[in-house]
Amino acid sequence: MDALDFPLWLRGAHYFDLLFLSLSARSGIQILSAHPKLYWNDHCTPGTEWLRLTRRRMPEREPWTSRDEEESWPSWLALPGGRSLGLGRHWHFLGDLGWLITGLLYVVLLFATDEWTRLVPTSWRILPDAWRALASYLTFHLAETPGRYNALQQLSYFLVVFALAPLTIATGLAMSPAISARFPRYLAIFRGRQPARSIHFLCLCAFALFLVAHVAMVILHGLSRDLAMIVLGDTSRPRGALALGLALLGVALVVAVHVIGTIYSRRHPDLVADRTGAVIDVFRRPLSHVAAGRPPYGRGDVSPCFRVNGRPPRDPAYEALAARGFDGWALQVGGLVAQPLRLTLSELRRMPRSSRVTLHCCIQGWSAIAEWGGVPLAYVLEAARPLPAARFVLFDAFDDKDASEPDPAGHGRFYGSLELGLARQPHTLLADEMNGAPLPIAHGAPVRVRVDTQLGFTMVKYVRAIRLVDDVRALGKGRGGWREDWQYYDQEAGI
Ligand SMILES: Nc1nc2c(c(=O)[nH]1)N[C@H]1C(S)=C(S)[C@@H](COP(=O)(O)O)O[C@H]1N2
Ligand SMILES: [Mo]
Repeated sequence: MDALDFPLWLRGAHYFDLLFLSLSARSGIQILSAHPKLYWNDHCTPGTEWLRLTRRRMPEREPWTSRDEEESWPSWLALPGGRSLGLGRHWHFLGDLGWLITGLLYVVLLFATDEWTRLVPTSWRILPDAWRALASYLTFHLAETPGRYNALQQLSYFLVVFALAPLTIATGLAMSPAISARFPRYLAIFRGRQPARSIHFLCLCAFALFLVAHVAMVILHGLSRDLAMIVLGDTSRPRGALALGLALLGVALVVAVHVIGTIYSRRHPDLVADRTGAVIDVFRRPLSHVAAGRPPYGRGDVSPCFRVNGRPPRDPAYEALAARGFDGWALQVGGLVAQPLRLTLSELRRMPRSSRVTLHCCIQGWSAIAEWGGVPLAYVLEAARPLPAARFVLFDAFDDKDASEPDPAGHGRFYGSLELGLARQPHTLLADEMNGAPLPIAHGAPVRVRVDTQLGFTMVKYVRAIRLVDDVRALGKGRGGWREDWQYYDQEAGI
C-alpha cells in the first residue's frame, strides 16, 4: 500500500480546487470591500469592529449611509475590483459551486478507493509524530517522507479537507438570511452572523497560509518529483521537465480565467451578471423561498445603533407629506388586482397588526437587530384580491436616487419587488413602527417593507405604491429592482 498512485481524478480535483478556490478568494475579497470591517457582535455598532481594512472615517455630524463605508479595491486583488459588490457575489457563488462539486466528487472517490489511507490518520501517534516533524522543519531540517506523507503533512492535509473546508462552507451558509431566519439555532452555533462572517474571513486567511506552506514544502522536498506526481501521476520515473511545463501551462490557464473574467465583468457587467446568475440561481432560488421560523430575539436584543442605507427622498411631494406627519399619504395598490385600493395611514393602521424583532442583514455585510411593527402584507393583498396572472408584487418608492444621493450608483426612482409567494408569507410586513415608535424618516417613513428571510435591499423604504404584475422584465432594466438593475444584486436575495 506504500505505493499509492496519483490517479487522474485526484490530480484533476487538485487542479480544479486551485481554479475555484482562487475565484472564490478574490471575489470574497470583493464582497469584504463592501463593508471592510469585521465584528464579533451582530449589532455592528460603529467602533466595535475587531478588524478594519479601511482608513475612511464617517463624519460625526452629517448623516452618512453604509454605502459611504464601501471601499474600492483594485482588480488584481478583488474580482472584479472597484465598487462591484453585485458582480463579486456572482463570481463568489460560481466559484463556490464549482468548488463544492469538485470537493464532493473528491471525497466520494477518496473513500471509494484506497486513497483515503494517505490522508486520514488512523492512530493518535500522528500527533507526536507531527510535532517531531514540525520541530525538525523549525530547525531547518527536512522531515522524512517515507513513501507517502510525513505525519505533519498528513495532519495538515487532513485538517484542510475535513475541518477547514467544512468550516468555510458552514460559516458561509450561516450568513444567508434565509437560513438564519429559518434555522436560528444554526446561527447560534457560531454565536451570530458577524462571528460567522469573521470566521469565514479567518478561513480565507488559513487557506492562504496553507497555500504558502504547501508550495514552500513542495519546492523544498523536490519540486520536479512532486510536480511529476501531482501533474502526471508519475511515481516511479518522474518526468520533471514535462511536469513543470504542464504545471506552468495549468497555472497560466487559471490566470487567464481570472483575467478574462475580470475584464468581462468590468466591460460587460450586464452580460456577466445574466450569464453567471442563470447558473447560480438554480441553487439560490430554493433557498430564497424558505419560510421564516420564530425569531430568537427579544426587545432586549435591539441594537443601539442601526445603520442607514439609502438617503431620504429629496422630493417636494414627500417633504411636504413628512412636514405634515404623513397626513395625506395614501398607499395605492393596483395592477393585476380585482379590487384596486387606496389606503391612508390610519386605514392601514386599523388592519390586523404584527410585530417581530429580527436580524437585518445588509448585502454589504453589516447587520443590526430591531423590532418592526406593521401590517402583514398578506392582509393588504387579500383585500386587493390579486388576479391569477399576478406573480410579483412591485414596490414604488419616493426616493429618486439622482436627487437623494450625492454619489448614486444608478439613476431614477428606487423600486423593488417580491415574488407573490414570498410577499404573502406571514413574516412579510408593511412596517410603520420601529422599536415601538413611528418609523423614523431615515428608516423609511411612513411605511417600509420588512422580510425576515431576505437581504436588506429588498425591503423598500418610503413606499408610495404597490403594483401586482405578471413579469418584472418590463420595468427599469428588467431585473426586478433598482439595486438589481444598477448594482447587479440578485433578485433571489436569500443568500
Ligand atoms: N426606498 C429605498 N429603500 C431601500 C433602500 C434605498 O436606497 N431606498 N436601500 C435598501 C438597503 S440596501 C438596505 S440595507 C435597507 C436599509 O434599511 P435602513 O436604512 O432602515 O437600515 O433598505 C433598503 N431599502
Ligand atoms: Mo443593503
